[in-house]
Amino acid sequence: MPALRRTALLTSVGVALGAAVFLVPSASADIPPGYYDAAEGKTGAELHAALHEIIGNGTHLTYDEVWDALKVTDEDPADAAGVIMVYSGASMPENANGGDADQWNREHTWAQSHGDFGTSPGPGTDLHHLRPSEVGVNSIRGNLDFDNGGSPVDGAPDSLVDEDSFEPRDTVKGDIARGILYMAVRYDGDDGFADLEPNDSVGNDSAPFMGRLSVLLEWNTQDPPDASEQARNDLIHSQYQNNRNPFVDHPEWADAIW
Ligand SMILES: [Ca+2]
Ligand SMILES: [Ca+2]
Repeated sequence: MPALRRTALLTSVGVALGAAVFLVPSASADIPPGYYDAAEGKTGAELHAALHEIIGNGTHLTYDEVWDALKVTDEDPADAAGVIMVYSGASMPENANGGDADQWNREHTWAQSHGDFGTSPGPGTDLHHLRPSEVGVNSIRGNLDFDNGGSPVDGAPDSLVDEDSFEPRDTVKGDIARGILYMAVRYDGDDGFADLEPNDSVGNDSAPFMGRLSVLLEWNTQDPPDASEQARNDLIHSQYQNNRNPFVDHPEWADAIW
């Protein structure tokens, strides 16, 4: 299991160089032995169904609890009192959270209108797809689908936007794609929320779909999981939700399903 070996190696390197270097959480769970046993060897709809069973029993936070969680999961590695904005990469003070123009808020990378799940405990509070974003940048992204192309975003010039889609900066493209694919497997319509699924369209508006699937799969390959994304997954699993994003642990499962 390469993900296990990689995390173990980075942890030992981090310890050798001083624990603060990589900020590996001391309670890092890694992948519990046997966690993915029921998924091994499966592909397509069978793999989707097996992963849904494995990750479907997680804990849901309240929308208020998401504030404090994001201050930990998206902490600035250079400043423990800062958080990293997903689309700009900027660091903002963690306590500057709120709804004003100079604050950051809780960006649903799977836009909450796509399936109309709101902010009650469930998909609207699921940390695997929630990220900090400047209020203005969050507003520009709105509920657009993801795709390549557009003009630099005001306040996040490494991300692009046009009339029907949004392209995040390169270093988070894979992270966002894997978060979207997690949502599709986690939410299958058996818990009172819509069955979320990716499709190859833009302009999905309020349908429970998110595009563009072919581009998300490209981003998953172009920007593979790194140590910080793995640590974020460990943290959400061990400290907040008791479930993992399987596509961070096994990015190859995205192409195996879709
Ligand atoms: Ca990345
Ligand atoms: Ca689904």
